[in-house]
Amino acid sequence: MTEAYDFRRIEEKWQRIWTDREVFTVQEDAVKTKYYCLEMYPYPSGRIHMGHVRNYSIVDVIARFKIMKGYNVLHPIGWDAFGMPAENAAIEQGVHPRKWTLDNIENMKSQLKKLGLSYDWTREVNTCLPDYYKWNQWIFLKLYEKGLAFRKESVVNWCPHCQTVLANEQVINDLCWRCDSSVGFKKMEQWYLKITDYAQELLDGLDQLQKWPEHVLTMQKNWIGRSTGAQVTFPLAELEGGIEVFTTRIDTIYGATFMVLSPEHPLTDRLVTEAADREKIRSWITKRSADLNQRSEPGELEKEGIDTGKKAINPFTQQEMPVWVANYVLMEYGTGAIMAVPAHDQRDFEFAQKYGLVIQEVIVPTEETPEEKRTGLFEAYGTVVNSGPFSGLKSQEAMTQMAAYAQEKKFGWEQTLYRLRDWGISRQRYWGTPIPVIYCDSCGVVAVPYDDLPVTLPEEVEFRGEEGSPLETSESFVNTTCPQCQGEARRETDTMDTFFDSSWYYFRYCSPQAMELPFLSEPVRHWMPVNIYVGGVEHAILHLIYARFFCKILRDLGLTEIDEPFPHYLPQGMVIKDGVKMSKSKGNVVDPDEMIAQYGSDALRLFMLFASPPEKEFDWDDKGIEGTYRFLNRLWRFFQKNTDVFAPSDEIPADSTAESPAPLLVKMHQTIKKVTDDIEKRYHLNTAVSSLMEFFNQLKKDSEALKTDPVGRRLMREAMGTLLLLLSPFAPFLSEELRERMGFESLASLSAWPEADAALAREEKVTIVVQVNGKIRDRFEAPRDLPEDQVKQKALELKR
Ligand code: ANZ
Ligand code: ZN
Repeated sequence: MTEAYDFRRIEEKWQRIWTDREVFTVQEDAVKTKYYCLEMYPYPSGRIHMGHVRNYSIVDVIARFKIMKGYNVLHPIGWDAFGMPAENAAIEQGVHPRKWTLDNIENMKSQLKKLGLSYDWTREVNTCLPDYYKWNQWIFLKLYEKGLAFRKESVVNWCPHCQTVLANEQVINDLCWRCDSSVGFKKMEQWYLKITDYAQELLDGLDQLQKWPEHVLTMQKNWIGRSTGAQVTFPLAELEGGIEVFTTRIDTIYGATFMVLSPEHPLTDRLVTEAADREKIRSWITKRSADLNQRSEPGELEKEGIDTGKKAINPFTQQEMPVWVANYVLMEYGTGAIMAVPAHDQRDFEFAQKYGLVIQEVIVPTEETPEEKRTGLFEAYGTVVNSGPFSGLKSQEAMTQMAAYAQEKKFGWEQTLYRLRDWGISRQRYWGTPIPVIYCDSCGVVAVPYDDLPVTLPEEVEFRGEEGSPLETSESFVNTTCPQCQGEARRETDTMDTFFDSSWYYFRYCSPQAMELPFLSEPVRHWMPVNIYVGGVEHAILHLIYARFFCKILRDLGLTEIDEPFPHYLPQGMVIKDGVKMSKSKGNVVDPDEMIAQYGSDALRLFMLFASPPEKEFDWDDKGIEGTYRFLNRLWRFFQKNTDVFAPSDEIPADSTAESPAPLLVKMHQTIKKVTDDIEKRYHLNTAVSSLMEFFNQLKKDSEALKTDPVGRRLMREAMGTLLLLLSPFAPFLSEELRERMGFESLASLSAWPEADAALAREEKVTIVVQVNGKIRDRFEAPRDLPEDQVKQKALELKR
């Protein structure tokens, strides 16, 4: 009777052994080369989903492979544990966010353990615990000292019924997600981080990131949004002062026929006096629901404007131009005012048409202007016309000369702008890091002294889902004494955006128990930067910009020497099912636990790795996991059938120097080479799995013949041992089990990765099929790297 493939028992057994023997606990090892592989840490929502399984299986293969290759591997995990869902659970189910979160973590941890992921659990980081968020506060205070954390008044979404600030995600079709009342706006003081100080460095740093996908670099670049142009002042006619504008096209300034102020522009208030007009402007301001922390443009907004009746003077032509206020000019960009050139800017053109304003052409195409740019409004560079002494110049030259002229006459200068906005970190929530600041009537804003950190979250708060931040309901938290004058004072009740936490957790992993500092420089010097970072492309902008920003801040605080934390970023593709993203809202979720119960973790991992390369979408298909499950079963049964061959023995390995090596031996070395290259060079884990399957098929096929003599049996044994090592990063449980049954004493997970014999691996032949008019005529064998002309010649030499 053969033993069945009892994956449940096998997987439990090895999980226990890895844990008991602390197999994946790691220390800095100065002798080995370090390798830090990282996945984006999960939000503890309660259960892991297939997206996690995929992400973590990919990184796990890389980690296990590197361990076997002899690297000093850091492969940590933690929890992005603060955030809204915990607070919603508190409101809806009456469970404390802390309990909800910690319970979820326990649950998910056991799920991750079941998957056999090679984490060093001693380095687990949990951002909702004071030993972590204390360091958020510490970093915040350092930034505050440097002027990089500051308060600014800004407009927030405000639900008048709930009396609370809402995040953008909580405003659904202009209604409050909780009570369905219409959401308004409110000006509030909020805390910001001055990421704009690092805009240029964040942009320049992208050049170093050669191992990032091009599209992610582009997304970051656009987000930073550098624009070069000029700032020009247009004096007001008959009034004090002038209007400053930012333009990227000073070459069009002779075609500027009117000026536009944004509704929030300070001059707007001064120039517009009619009550009805002011009312209208106020309504535009209110309608601007765009998030002001993050940049967004009023997309397909219907352009509306008001003529102030006032005039400004074009400093180049000395002509008077009307000054308008319109909803398509943003206060948050440039100077909040523009010179409008309707002949060469689409937005200005639409506006001029609607209100019958003058359109004056000043740029014409040159000979080089491509055809597609000549149709419609001419927005491209060209030759400047109707522009006084500048007429006849090409746009680029005109821009240089005009900027120089403006500079000389002192009404303008060259200017560089960034779209990147300062990062608003205030959240009116409970479940986040308290911002360590105290407000005192006599001393003003007072930083909490470092010795008083952490400012811990109070336990006793009420979660009613109304009346502002729950923190405000805790008197013991809010009421405090001023560290400076000892008088009565109030604590800041805003907590930090959770992106703050995730901006530096990868440093913390290097010295997770550090007591004196957020992290220690020695281990950080050893481990950082991260060698490969894998995670969803939905984080390609915010998280990855904030983390890069933090790395630079921490460097400037003297805590690290590196400039870029993630020189290699690999975004894994989405998991989809039936053509759409697998998600709760789509109702097409496949639960990893169920799959593990039915097929085992090895089969699930193998399927996730096998079905597509990491960066591509993964299309879930029940048949797929059945396929990898069947493969593991075949391997198991084959092993059972040949236990006598694979049983522990003292035999010496097959002789790979024999004159004509056995095909299986050749295949083995080719497979070693292929799998190694696939993991190491290309991250094509899917093709690595298929070559393992091929190798197994050949082993099985050749076994009948090989079994009959001792040399063949030795070869079979060697092949099986090697196959199991190569399989170990992908399906670690079964590999351990079968290696143990073969009598190997060391764990597969800690064994040395097999080395390919270059000579044997090279001997690769391929079968070339020769067709004539679609009919197969013949086939022949040729070395894989034979040049095309020689292949052709060989084919033509064939009789058929
Ligand atoms: C005159 C002009 C003529 C412009 C022309 C463009 C084309 P980027 O490239 O994104 O930096 N602009 C400046 N500030 C603005 C604001 N606060 N709200 C809306 N639009 C604003 O865009 C710079 C251009 O966008 C500027 O150059 C300005 O219009 C407009 F043929 O000036 B331009
Ligand atoms: Zn005080």
